[in-house]
Amino acid sequence: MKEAMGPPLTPKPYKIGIAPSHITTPTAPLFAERADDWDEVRKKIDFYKVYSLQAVPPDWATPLPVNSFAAFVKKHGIAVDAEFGAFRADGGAEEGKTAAKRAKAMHAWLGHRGLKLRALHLDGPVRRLMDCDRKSKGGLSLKQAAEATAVFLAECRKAFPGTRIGLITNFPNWHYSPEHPGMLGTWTQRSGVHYREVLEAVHRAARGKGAGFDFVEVDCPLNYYRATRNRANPSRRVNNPAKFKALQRWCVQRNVEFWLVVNYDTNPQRVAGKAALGARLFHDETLAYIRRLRRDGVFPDCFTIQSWYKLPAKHLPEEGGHSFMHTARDSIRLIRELYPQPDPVKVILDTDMSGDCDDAGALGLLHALADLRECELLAVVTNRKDLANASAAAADAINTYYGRPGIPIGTCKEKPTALQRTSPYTAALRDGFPNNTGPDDRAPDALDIYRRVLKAQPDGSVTVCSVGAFSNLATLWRREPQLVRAKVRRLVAMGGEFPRSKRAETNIATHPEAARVVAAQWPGEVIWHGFEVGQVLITGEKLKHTPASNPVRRAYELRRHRGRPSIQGGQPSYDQAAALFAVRGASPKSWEVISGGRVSVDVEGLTTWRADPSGKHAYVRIAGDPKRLAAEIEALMIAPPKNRTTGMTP
Ligand SMILES: [Ca+2]
Repeated sequence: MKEAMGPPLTPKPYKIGIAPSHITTPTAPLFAERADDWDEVRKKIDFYKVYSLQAVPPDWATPLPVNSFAAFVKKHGIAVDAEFGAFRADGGAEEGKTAAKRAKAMHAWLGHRGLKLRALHLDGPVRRLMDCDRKSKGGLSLKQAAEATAVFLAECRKAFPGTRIGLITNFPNWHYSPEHPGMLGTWTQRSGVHYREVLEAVHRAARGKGAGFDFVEVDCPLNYYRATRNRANPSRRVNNPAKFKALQRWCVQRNVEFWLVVNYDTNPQRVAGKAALGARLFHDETLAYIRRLRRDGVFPDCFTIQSWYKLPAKHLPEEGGHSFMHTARDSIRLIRELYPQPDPVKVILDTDMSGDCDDAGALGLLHALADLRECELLAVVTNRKDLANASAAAADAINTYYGRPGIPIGTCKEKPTALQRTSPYTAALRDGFPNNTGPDDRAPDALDIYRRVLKAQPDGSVTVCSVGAFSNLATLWRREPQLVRAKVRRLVAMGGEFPRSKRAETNIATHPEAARVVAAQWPGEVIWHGFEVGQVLITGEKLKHTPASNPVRRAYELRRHRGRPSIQGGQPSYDQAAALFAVRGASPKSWEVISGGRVSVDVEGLTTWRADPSGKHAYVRIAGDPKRLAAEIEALMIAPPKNRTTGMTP
């Protein structure tokens, strides 16, 4: 099989998860509160993978204590993945449907406990598909079996909306001749079918049903990865790094992610019953695997640090020197060191958290992006005097819900500007959710917060996201021009309409003089998001699926849009669009950026775009389907907080 050619493999963002519950490992001790390796691990992982079987285990598997597990992951905002393997490709055409029903029944406990499945890792189909064809007469053909798998994928999409679904492939098993005969190699040997054919066949069949898979997860312990000779036939050379990269390219070309299990096969006979030796070997070799992958230029979209059958069990609870959680902790540290991620975008949100609830949505979205390590929220400043005097408290309630109660908050002390109203939701957020900022008129001044926060940051590093009036920014520019020049990388501003507005847009009209100053004098890059951008991005209805303790949900219940609560049908995402752009930038899938010009604001508050090669302004239009962009925004708005704070903060 020839290697697929494709774009070069380069560093990119990735996720890290753990699967400490491998079949026979007792897991209950993990869910007790303790300050040890587990404490560090749980803060750094993106997901915890369980085995579907563990909820209702057969006698050979260890049960997962679902209640304490659910309470724990909920409390710490850890997403749940599941590995599911109850699938038989030889079951004929109906097997796809039957297996999907089984999957649904086996994961019902998640839904019953208020949890959602982030990803379903399908073990089984690929292995069994390899057993189905070619040399065995009377079995299903690869095409028939792939068709059944595609039915299964389509049924699972219906049963688990929003859950990512992928196929596990157990390496080694690529060629007609087995490199490592044994558990899996024999199947290829018998059927003559190998992984690439299986993946391609399922990919085609699933696409035909509009139900492709999202990722391929390779499960290949280091022992097998580093082999250079075919075990059955040592005269044949083996090159697994090249195969990994070929599969990775195959994935890139089909817009499928490449996930990887990292571990080491501590087969009991290898360590002759010496459990401590096995655990140590597991630790050292798992770390060696990560180093090796980096050296070989393998860049997965996701690492799963997975235990290896029985041995880690002997070291639970977490007291041994090389327990699974100790290995996970060291592995995560090493991955972060060897695979550096792009630095998070440093953001200050300047918001009129008062009238519309999209400000609350934008703040929630920034927290979700902070949970993904894509941004760091440096401060929140409010810019339109909220007659309820609770704009800062509302922002604090949202920060606290997302586990960041310490983010500095400042308020605008300007005299009342135009369009003052009593907020429909800020007082409710102040009174109904933990926060400790106090009334707006006693909160720190926005200018002081800007000064303090900007001074502490490296030059040219801060993105200001302005989603309200320009009062604070005009003051900041007048009073601290050097600080603006030195520290602010770019300003992303929601306001106006482009290329030319017919009437004054709210954020301009609230304080036209301030908007004129910023448009005419701001020294650096300004990206304008006119109201026409967010207007067509309707989000917020799915906040219904978030807990009642979510203050953003409450804001959407209370703010009305078109004569009904915003949560009933959603409302435009003016501010979320700007916040998303501030962090993720000009992704061509989402944005067309018109640059090389300047925006001016006239005395009536009308905005006009003028081309000017020396101009540092730009405005944006949505590229592609607004529904796709709205879905991206809404998914972030409803993402569960990773480090959710419970109870009052001091
Ligand atoms: Ca706003």
